[in-house]
Amino acid sequence: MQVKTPPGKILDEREELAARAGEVLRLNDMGGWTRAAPNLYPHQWSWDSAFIAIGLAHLDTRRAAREIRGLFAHQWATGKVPHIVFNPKAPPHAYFPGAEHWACAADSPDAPPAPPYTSCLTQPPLHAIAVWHIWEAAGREGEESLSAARAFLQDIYPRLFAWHRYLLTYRDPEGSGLVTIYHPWGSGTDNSPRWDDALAAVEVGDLPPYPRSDLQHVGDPSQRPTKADYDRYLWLVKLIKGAGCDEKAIYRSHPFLVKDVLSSGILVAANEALLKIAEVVGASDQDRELIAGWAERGRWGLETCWDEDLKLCLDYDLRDSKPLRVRTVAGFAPLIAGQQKPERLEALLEVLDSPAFAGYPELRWPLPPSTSPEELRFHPRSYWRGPTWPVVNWLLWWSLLRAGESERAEQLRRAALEQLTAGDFAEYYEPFAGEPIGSLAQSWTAAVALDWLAAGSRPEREPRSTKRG
Ligand code: 9WN
Repeated sequence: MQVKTPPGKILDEREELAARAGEVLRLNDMGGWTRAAPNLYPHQWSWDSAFIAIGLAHLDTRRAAREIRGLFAHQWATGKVPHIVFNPKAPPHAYFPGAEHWACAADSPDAPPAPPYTSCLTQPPLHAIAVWHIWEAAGREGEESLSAARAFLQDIYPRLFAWHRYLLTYRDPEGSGLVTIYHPWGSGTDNSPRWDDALAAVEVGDLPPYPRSDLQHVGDPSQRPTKADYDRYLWLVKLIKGAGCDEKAIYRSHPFLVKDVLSSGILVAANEALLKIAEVVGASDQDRELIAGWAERGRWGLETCWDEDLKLCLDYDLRDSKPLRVRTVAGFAPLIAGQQKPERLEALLEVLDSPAFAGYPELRWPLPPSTSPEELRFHPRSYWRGPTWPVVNWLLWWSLLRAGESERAEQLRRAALEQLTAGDFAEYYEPFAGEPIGSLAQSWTAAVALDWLAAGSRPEREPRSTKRG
């Protein structure tokens, strides 16, 4: 990969970082698909794969396409893309709850053939965005790659369409434009305080003892969700299994039913990407109108979740009929969705820069912690309750570029790369000392590093910043 930065030492560092990031993706390559991390996560995770494909697109666009094809090969008949596809060759007990725990999902009439087994949850729908990145990278490579990528887009388009239709129907019977999740794992931000109030209402029944395999792979237990969180996660899985993984039954009786603004914001941006893919593959006008309508409905849905005091979007608890009021990075969902009214964008940027997030004075780098340090429930080392996540930084960077905020995006990119300089490619970082925590050699962290490094070597792709004020 070509890396063009100012001459001297920095150039070497960046080149070396790119090489090390590529090495992490090779290490985790399981022969056509990529495990999320070497020890803690030996399976294929849904939104990890999308980020991974964005990184792989800088190394080999065909391999990047294979990552997405591999995941979508396990799509359910309803269009659902499962949050985990279990690796039959993973060491036994490497991850809990593993394939045997989810094997019931294979009994659903909608499940794909097993093994490999899948979970029956979902994760944020970043996939169409990744596919569009692969298409753009193929365009930079030349005619041969482009024609392979065109064939890939033809194959994957109907699957992406079915995936989005699933989210807009099964996961939004209310027609609100917002995605419903049944489990915190479905949000990708598992133990975020976003879910505390909705989870507190879940009464855990009899649970057999279970192993915390995850704690074997991190430096100290405070970096992972607590036992109380895990009990609730497993209880919810038990209820989902009890409902035969049937969407309608879950919707009727499940105690945890929440509108997730982060997934919804990503879905709007993914629908914009799907619209561009529809153009390339020559999809019908009817399809295109539907997709454009989905994007519009999503933007409208986010608008209904806007909190004028916090100047952020809030998730909504369908069981308790109330917004879940806490400041986390998910609140920037309208920025990720894109195409916001100028005053909305202005407000979001102000909060992003403020001491509530990236402007908090003691941060090692001006990067937004997953939960605002001004929140009582903030914890700098506990998973999604405070640490900075490189993949979230990537989402915000990419969204700033699309919003025409190129100077701000560039500052974020530089800070984010500095955070990764040591080359551990950690899952997340303690925000004050900058210590890498969670899993190391995490695939999606290496992938976003590759995309940031490549962005630094290209002429500017997006319009220059229109200075505010
Ligand atoms: C549960 C793999 C996944 C990410 C999620 C992250 C974490 C799993 C876990 O790891 O979730 O799905 O066991 O904690 O929260 O976003 O996709 O990297």
